[in-house]
Amino acid sequence: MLTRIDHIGIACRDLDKTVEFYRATYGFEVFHSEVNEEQGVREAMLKINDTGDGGASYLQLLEPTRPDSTVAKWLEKNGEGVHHIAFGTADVDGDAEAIRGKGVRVLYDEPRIGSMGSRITFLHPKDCGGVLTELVTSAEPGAHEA
Ligand code: CMX
Ligand code: CO
Repeated sequence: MLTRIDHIGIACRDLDKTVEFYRATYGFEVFHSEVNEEQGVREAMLKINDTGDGGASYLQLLEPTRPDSTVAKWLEKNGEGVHHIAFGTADVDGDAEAIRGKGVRVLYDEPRIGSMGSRITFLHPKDCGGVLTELVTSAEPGAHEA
């Protein structure tokens, strides 16, 4: 069951500059940052709020690490902006299978590793009204040091 908005993914060309915009404008601080080579991104997670189910909601600021990455291709075509939304669930495997059964393309056979040791998969934007949609199961608390 999808229980929350885990994050909104925002593509940018300059992560440090974008982090500074969110800090100076809204007062949001970086909760965690990492490079995910598989996804081709350098990212910063800004925690917006904790949620009642033990999770949290974030902004995920994304800068491409290589020109052939999905985010680099997207920036080339669209410029900076909202790239995807992500719903949180305790069971990404089960929810992805259920959604696949409804005829929506799930991009990965098995969830891959996302921010902070989470497990993630994506739904094809063409099957979701033009919205690239990610499903996320957070790592167990304590499993990851921010
Ligand atoms: N939102 C909405 N539509 C999108 C999109 C996005 N983020 N990315 C691509 N599309 C659309 C394109 O506009 C294009 O539509 P048209 O055919 O009408 O022009 C179509 O999808 C195909 O796009 P493409 O540029 O040819 O790109 P690809 O098919 O090579 O890749 C996708 C699209 C969704 C398969 C790829 O972006 C992907 O695998 N995404 C999942 C992984 C990812 O985004 N990782 C980065 C974030 C990591 C994280 O969140 O942790
Ligand atoms: Co994401």
